[in-house]
Amino acid sequence: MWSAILAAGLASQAPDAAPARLIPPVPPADIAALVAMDPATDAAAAKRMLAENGVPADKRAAAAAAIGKAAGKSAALAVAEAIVACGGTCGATRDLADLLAGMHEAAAADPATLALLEKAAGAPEDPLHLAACRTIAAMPADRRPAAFKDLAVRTVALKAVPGAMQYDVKEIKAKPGEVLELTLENGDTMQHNLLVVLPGKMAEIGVAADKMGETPAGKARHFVPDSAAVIAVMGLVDPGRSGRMFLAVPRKPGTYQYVCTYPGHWRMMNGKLKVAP
Ligand SMILES: [Cu+2]
Repeated sequence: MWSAILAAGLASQAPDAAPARLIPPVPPADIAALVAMDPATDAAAAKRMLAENGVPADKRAAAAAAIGKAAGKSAALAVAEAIVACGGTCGATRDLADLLAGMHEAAAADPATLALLEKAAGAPEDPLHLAACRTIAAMPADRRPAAFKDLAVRTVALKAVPGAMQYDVKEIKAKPGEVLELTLENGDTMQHNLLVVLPGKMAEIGVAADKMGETPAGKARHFVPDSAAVIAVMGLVDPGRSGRMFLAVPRKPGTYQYVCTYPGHWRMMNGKLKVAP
């Protein structure tokens, strides 16, 4: 879904332009050459395939398998360790989390992987936390660590109301630590995004995003301000498309907000994320 944006963004976006954990992934300039390499025979390429943005899922899975085989460990563990290695902040983290969640059967069957996931799922500050929760939640209950029998990912489906500059859902209630999957169906004729921000920070972030609209790099960064007040991001979703993001709900109760930061939208297009036990 990022292809058009990525093509436009490559030239203008420096790798350090914004927090990598928050902006959608941008591939390196040599991505075609990298993807053409064989991860089974080229260890360096395999390592990069796991960490770089824009690597197709099948190639990334092959790289994980090759790294695991060479090191005598499971491919799932190689994926989990790649997330940890970049501190959970590399642009490929989202893809790696998807890959790991898809490997939940192998992860459940491998004690080393399961132990790592269990530790991370219990530690909100762990870079592997969200991916670990998603992966454990994908396992059948009888395969999971005992402490996480009830762990679930709850999907909250939102729509962009055509012509109204509004989300159809204006309030989401969630429990501290809950794992949510937010989806956004964009039936509108313009792009929208969705950022989750700390309590009381919406206007600050909205104003900062409006300013980004005046710069060429703003769109490449999906109008996501570089701020610690932004705690989760779904990048721009094109008209007629859907986007999704996962969120580990903050432990601290309060009224957080979600907001579209496409310039000019934030005052209208927002909602409350009410976190209470
Ligand atoms: Cu919008």
